[in-house]
Amino acid sequence: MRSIQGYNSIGRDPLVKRQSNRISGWLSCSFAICSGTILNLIAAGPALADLVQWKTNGHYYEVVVAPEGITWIEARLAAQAKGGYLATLTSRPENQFVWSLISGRPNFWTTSSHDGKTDAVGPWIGLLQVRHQIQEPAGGWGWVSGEPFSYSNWAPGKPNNLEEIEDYGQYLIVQGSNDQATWNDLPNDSLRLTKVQAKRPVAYIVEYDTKPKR
Ligand SMILES: [Ca+2]
Ligand SMILES: [Ca+2]
Repeated sequence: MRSIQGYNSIGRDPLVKRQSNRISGWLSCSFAICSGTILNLIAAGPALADLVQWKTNGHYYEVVVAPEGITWIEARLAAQAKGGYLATLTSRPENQFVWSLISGRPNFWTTSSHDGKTDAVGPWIGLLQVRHQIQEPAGGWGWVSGEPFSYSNWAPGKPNNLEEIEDYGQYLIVQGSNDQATWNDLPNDSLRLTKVQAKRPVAYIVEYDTKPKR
C-alpha cells in the first residue's frame, strides 16, 4: 500500500489517519500504478459526521455517509430534513474548504468504471442543471440555494451529459488527472447509466447558514 508524501491529514484518530494516508496516496499517484488498490481504499471504516465551521462565511458543513449509495434527490431531501441544504460552492475558497473535508477520507468515495478506466466518485453537492433541455451539456447549471452560479470547477471533460441524463453535480476525480476539488455531472440515480459502471455516490455534503441544533 502506498502512502502519501506531503498530505496534510485531517484525520483525528489513528484509524482514520491511516485510511486518510491510504486514500490520499491513491488520489495523488498514477492510476497505472495504484488502481489495483481501490477496493482496499474504499473499504468501510468509521463514519464521520463532524460539523465544521468555515470562518469566512460562518456557515457549518457536514459530510454525511450513505454507505449503500444515495440518489441526488434523496440527498437533497435528507439535507433539508436536517435543517440545511446540499452544499453550494460559490467560490474557489469555499470549494477548497469543503474539499479539505472529503479529501483522503475513503468513506466518502466510491468508483465509476468505463473503458478500462476508474474514476473516483465523491459526495453529492447542491449543484443541478435547471435548464438542460436547451443548453446541454454546460449551460443552465445552478445552486439549490439560488445563489449565482459564477464559479465552477468541472473535472476535465465535464460536464458531458452522458446518455443525455446527467443533470446533478458531485465531486469526481478523473483517472489520471491531478486536478483537485473537481465536479462532475451524474444522473439523479447513477445506476441508470448503461455504458458506465457508476456506483451511486456514498456521501453528501450539507451546508447550514447557522449552527444546527442537535
Ligand atoms: Ca455555500
Ligand atoms: Ca445534463
